[in-house]
Amino acid sequence: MDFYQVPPSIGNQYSEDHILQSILKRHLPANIFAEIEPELKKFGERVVKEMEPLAQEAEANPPIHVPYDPWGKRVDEIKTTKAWDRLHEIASEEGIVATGYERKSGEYSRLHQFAKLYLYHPSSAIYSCPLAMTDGAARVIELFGSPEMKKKAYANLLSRDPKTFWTSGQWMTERTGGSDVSGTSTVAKKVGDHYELHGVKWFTSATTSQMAMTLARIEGEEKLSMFYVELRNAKGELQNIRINRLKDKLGTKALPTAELTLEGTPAVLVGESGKGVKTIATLFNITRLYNACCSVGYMHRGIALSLDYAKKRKAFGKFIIDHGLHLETMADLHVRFEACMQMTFHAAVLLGKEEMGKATEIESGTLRLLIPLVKLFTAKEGVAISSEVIESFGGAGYVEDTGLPQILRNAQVLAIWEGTTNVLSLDALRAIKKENAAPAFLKDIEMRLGQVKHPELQGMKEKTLKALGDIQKVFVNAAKLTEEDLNTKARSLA
Ligand code: MFK
Ligand code: FAD
Repeated sequence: MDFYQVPPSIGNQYSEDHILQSILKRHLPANIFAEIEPELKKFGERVVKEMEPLAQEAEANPPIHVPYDPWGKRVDEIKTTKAWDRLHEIASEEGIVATGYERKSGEYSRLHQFAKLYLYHPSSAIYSCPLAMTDGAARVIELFGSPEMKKKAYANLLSRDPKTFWTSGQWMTERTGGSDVSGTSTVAKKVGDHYELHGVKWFTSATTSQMAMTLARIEGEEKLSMFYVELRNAKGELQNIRINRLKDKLGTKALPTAELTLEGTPAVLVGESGKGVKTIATLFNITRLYNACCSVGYMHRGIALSLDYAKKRKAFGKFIIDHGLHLETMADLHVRFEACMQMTFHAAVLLGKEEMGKATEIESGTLRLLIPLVKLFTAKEGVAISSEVIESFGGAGYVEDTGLPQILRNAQVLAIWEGTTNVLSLDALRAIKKENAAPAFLKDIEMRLGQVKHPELQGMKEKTLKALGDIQKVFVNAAKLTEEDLNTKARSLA
């Protein structure tokens, strides 16, 4: 037997992505598109040629926790691969976070940034996770940070120099609960002009970050507050932080996720005391959009590999792409991916407008409701699509050194962290009931349908307009639900 299957391969991830190109062309003014396209083309090549091998190396060599040095001194080092560190540097060089804040493309800067993140993520071994939290932290500092935080942390979070580029953690989850953070037991004791934190943080990803945003209860207060923490002092030693262990996870193998004990860790209050959840919502509304963008990034990568393979793999005398049933499966995946893509990038456009003060009331209301919906929907579709992608390779899809299983493993986490599907369904209802976001959301869809002029799409337009009536009824009913009903109906409504 001298048959060897030709493996799947992918080319320039920008040039081969007509959906991304069409979204950018549709939203961006021609001069901005012309300005950023060469950069995206170059990056589309870099993710395949330079980043992909680094990502595979990082995935294959998970971080290691070294609690003690050879002489018994507690050091709590986390050793990462050079490949992982290089992915950090590339993120900085490419300005994956900075692009959103330099705002060179004005209100389109978030769209520009999300296009880069979408290309970066599938070849990053989930380095996109630290970047998400970094971006969220930058936004929090921009809105609520002290002048010192703006001068030091904010500048570092947005640095394009790998030597000064910082990432941030987001420590919310404790053993008592991740969805319900009100169970947080970390206490903040006031010491002079700052606080010291005492408690255990149960999931902290990107533990090699230089800083973190976290929640704690100030002694004597009922509600949570939000705090800024620098992990290490000027000598590079952890500031009263013990790393208990690294989690052994289903996926996200390259990403260090630790359990920490805070033993008097210095911290600075951010925003108003007692308003911690509200303040950190600014951060997690950004990370939830990153989550959606990374989910569509994975969908695209999986489908691209699968489609290429279908043109190389033969069964029953012809290429599998030529089997109608296989083609139909691929087409179904592609349509679902495109729907997710359009939703995600619409949210990115709205975020850019909102941050530049250019969003209308309708756009702001839409964004508030779209964030939980797009996060939960793309995450769920991401898991389903990745699973189908694995199956499209037959047995090869199940074999580790093809690099394919990691897509499914990593996609699964997107539905868990940053709010599970049910918790986000409840957040969508919070936006409808408390913030009256539904009328804006419906108007936004109606207005966008109004822009559909193509004769062949008129049938679809009529159908969707009719469906809007039904969706409106759902929203009206949702707004009337009692707390009791909310708990049972939120998921199906979302
Ligand atoms: C590669 C992909 C990139 C992603 C990387 C991710 C890395 C992983 C990091 C993590 O997983 S970090 C942990 C993430 N954890 C969560 O997302 C927690 C999920 N749970 C929720 O979202 C709960 O709904 C919540 C914690 C918010 C419930 O807490 P509470 O204290 O019961 O909230 P409450 O009382 O309803 O709201 C408090 C305030 O926050 C209210 O405002 P007011 O004070 O004015 O009344 C709410 O309106 C406001 N709020 C809550 N959710 C909001 C919000 N405001 C805006 N947007 C929201 N989404
Ligand atoms: P629980 O809150 O106990 O939820 C268990 C189940 O109950 C879920 O299915 C949930 O949907 C359901 N549920 C809970 N409340 C309700 C409700 N009101 N109605 C209906 N159903 C409900 N956290 C951080 O803070 N920082 C990090 O860096 C971080 N990194 C992570 C990395 C990885 C790889 C993973 C897997 C998790 C990470 N997390 C992190 C934790 C993550 O955010 C939480 O696991 C998540 O928010 C869920 O919280 P929990 O684990 O306590 O589950």
